[in-house]
Parts: sequence; structure tokens; C-alpha cells
Amino acid sequence: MDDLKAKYLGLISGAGSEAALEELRVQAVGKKGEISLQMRELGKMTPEERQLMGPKLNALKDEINSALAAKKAALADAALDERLKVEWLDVTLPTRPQRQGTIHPVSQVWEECTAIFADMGFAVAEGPQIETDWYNFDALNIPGHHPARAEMDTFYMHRAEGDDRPPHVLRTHTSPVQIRSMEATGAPTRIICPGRVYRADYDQTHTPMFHQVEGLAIDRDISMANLKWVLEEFFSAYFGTKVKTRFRASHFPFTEPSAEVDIQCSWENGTVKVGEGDGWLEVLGSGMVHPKVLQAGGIDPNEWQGFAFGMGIDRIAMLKYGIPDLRAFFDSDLRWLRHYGFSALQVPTIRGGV
Ligand code: 2NM
Repeated sequence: MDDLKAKYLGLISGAGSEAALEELRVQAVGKKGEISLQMRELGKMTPEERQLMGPKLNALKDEINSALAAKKAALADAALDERLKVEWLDVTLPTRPQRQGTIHPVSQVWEECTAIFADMGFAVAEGPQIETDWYNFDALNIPGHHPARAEMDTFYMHRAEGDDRPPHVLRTHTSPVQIRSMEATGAPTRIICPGRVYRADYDQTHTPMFHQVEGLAIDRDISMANLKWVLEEFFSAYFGTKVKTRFRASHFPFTEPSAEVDIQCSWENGTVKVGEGDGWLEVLGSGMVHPKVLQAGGIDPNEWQGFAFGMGIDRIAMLKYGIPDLRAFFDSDLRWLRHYGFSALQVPTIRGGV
């Protein structure tokens, strides 16, 4: 019995795995194990011998079972220690960087314009991008035969065969919003209409969708002088430096008189600087709203008059932020968006004209 005990306790203490331990258990205390065989021998003994050997064998069996359980626990502890050594995590490491989106330059400039004109008392009006040809053309003094309709590169919406209603169009400017606004609120009024507009044109400086902001101020005595002040105030605030404007006589169907407006700039080895030098850059169309247009908006031209203007948001974004290619605006190239985009925290505010 002492031999048995020494043998198994030695083997158990030297076992290297749970599987080896299980093999030893079967070999020692399993149904056909060495201890069990010894117990079977008890039947052949005298009662006196049995009384002596029975408890001893049971004690040995218990001792081996305890040794097996203790070794099993020790092996599990060692395995856990090994895992803890290898599978560690530094919870103080910074998290993986999450790519953040950026504000598109068009959105940024849109908000900048809105903030500056809001400070001058202009409210924002928005309207549908699909318009009737009445709001997009007729109401703006561009009748059906007018060459301006052909020159606008208008996108016409499809009409089912046999549907003879005049076609809807993708608006070619945001002026229809101003007609709708005149109808809705009458005079006096001061609004700007920022928005997407569409023309079938695509090259270095034209995309079929682009952005405009148009302005409208109507009162009893609004003049071109007010227009000039508002625009110089706007450009000075927008570019953060005093900007002079130059008005050149022009023609639009919806304004009379009409003027194209240039801003003062300098050309230095291929790059423009606004607000200095003796060069001029055309950025805007404007004029006094045509009486027929006021009438189309339900405003009496004998009582009211006002100015209107329109400019490209994309264009003035390129100027202010030195973006060379218009078409890249709408490519959704993430490298471009990260380079030219703005942080959501760079909220546009008015810096005030100089
Ligand atoms: C321009 C140029 C000149 C304009 C006119 C109107 C309206 F609806 F009030 F008559 N809104 N915008 C206008 C005038 C737009 O864009 C180059």
C-alpha cells in the first residue's frame, strides 16, 4: 500500500496536463484501476484482515482523489497565469482615431453669406428645385420666345406622351423663390435666397448643378445706392477687408437698369487677392427689379421698387479659400474634402465690414 501511495502521488505530482491526470485517475481509482482491484481482494480476506485493510484502502483512495483534485486545480491556475501573462491589454492606450467628416466649402460659404446678410436685416427664403416654367421664366419677364430661355441651357422634366401641359424645369436660378416670396409676404421685404440651381453646362468653370445666392430688397424708396452699399458691406465682411465694387451697365430681363458688379483685386503670379490692387473681377449681376417682375409677384410697381442681385456661391468660395478647380467641388474625393473642408466647430460668424 505504501508503494501504491508513493507511486501514484509521484505520478500525479509530475503530471503535465489534465489529460495525463485523467489517465492516472482511471489507472488508479477507476473501475478497473489498481486500488479498485485491491478492494476486490478484500473479499478473500479474513474478517480481521478486512477490518484492518478496508479503512486503509479507503483512506488511500481518498488521498489519491484529493491529490488528483489538487493537481487539477494547480494545472488550471498555471494555465490561467500563462494566459494572463500573454493575453494582456493596456487599457490606458488611446482609442483608435475615428475619421471625422468635414463641412463642405459650399456649406461653409452658404452659412457665411447667410450670417452676413442676416446682420443687414435679410431673411432667408427657400423654395422648390423643380419649378414651373412660369416661376422660372415668365414671372421674371422671360417670355417663351425670349433668347434668354435658349441661352440658359435649361433641364426640362420629362412629360408623358399626350400630356400637353407646359414642362417643369430644374430651376436655372433662385429668382423663382423670390417671386414666391413676393406673393407670400408682399412689400416691403428683404430676403436672400441661397440654393442649388441647374444648367446643362459642363467645363472647367461650369458644373450642371451649382449654388447661387440671390438677394432682394423692396421698399418705397430703395435705390441703386442702397444696392452698392449692401454689396460693399457684404464683400468687405466676407473677405475680411475693405472691398471696392465697380458697376458696369448690363442687361437682364428681370432688372432695369441692370449692372454687372466687379470687385477690386490684384493679380500676383497667377493668384488673385481681393480688396487690393487695380484689377477687377466680375462676381455678380444686379439691378432694379423690373416693374413687370414686381407685378408678377403681386406687388404694385407704382408704390414699390427695389434692387435684386445674384452671385455664385461656389465661385466666391473658390476666391476666398484659394480652391483652383470648380469640378472638384462635386467629385466627393475624400482627400479633397479633408483638405478643403471645415471643422464643424468653425461656425461662420460676422466679422464686420472694415
Ligand atoms: C441676377 C442678376 C440680376 C434677380 C432678380 C430677382 C427677382 F426675382 F427679384 F426679380 N432675383 N434675382 C437678379 C437680378 C439675379 O443674377 C445674376
